Amino acid sequence: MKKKMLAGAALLSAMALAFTGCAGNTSPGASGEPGDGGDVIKVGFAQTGSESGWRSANTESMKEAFSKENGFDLVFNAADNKQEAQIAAVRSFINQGVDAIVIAPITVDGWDDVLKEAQDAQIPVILEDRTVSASEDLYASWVGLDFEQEGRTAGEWVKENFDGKGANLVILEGTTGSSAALDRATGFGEAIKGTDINVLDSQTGDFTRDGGKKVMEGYLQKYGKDIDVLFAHNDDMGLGALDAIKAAGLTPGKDIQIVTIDAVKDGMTALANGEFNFIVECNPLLGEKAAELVKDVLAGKTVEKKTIVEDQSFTQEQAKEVLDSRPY
Ligand code: GYE
Repeated sequence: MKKKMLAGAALLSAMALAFTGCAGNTSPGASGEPGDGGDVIKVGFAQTGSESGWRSANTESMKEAFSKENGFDLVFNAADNKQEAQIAAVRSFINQGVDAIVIAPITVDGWDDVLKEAQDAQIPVILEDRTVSASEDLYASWVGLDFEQEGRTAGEWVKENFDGKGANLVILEGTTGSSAALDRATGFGEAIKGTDINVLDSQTGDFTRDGGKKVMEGYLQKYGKDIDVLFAHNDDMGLGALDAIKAAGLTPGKDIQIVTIDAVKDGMTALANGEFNFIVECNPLLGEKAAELVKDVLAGKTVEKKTIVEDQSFTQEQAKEVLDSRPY
């Protein structure tokens, strides 16, 4: 089992071996039986849940990269956007004696204890997608996106199109306390600072279509036709808001202009159709890099602490051009 190779700290290696021995009896692929691949890497992946199109594409990318063919035995858990459930999943991976743990952390805070537990058990942790506030020493590496830059790009578009017009803006925020929502809000806020754009309201829609629809219904009841522009932290909330806007007798993309983040298929379709006005991409295809990091860390190689994947952005015209060739 890989953990034997991993046990870097000589002092702890005896403990680690005892622990590994225990776990080895129950974990498939680690029993050493012929045919089960003694070299198979057992990875526990704690996914946030299945809140959005981005998340589905990310899960697919991870499952593809951590496949049997690639030498992995993947234990997958989706936490339904609940931090306690996600932490419990990580604890269960530790108890199962997996070789490595990958986490897409729902919230930025609250990870210190369980990351310390993984470290004590000598199980390396790779983060993907969102970041945590815990010390960098508690995880091996992170691969994700520059959420602050995504927010800034969205804000710059709003500034370019609405500054000087006294425009009214509403915001649909992502999951409260997630690095994706926090950093996008920071970048966006910075970009529109000093403009005459008036932020009427900003509430969470939890990155879901339902959430986006409900919050937008509330905004429309409260502010009605005063709303000129909507910034949604992801496509799905923007897509939910489309229903609310149409039900209120308004035309999305015209009466209310919409800027979102992600650029998943449904979002790009809405952009190409003229219902959205601008999308900042957030690339969900992080599986290959995450799998490479796991293999390198287990092989004792030095890896980058941070890997940032680049994003683009799309206007309606650009969306029409690329729609058919988008992989997700
Ligand atoms: O933008 C959203 C998803 O953390 C980047 O989470 C991710 C975000 C993504 O639910 O659609």
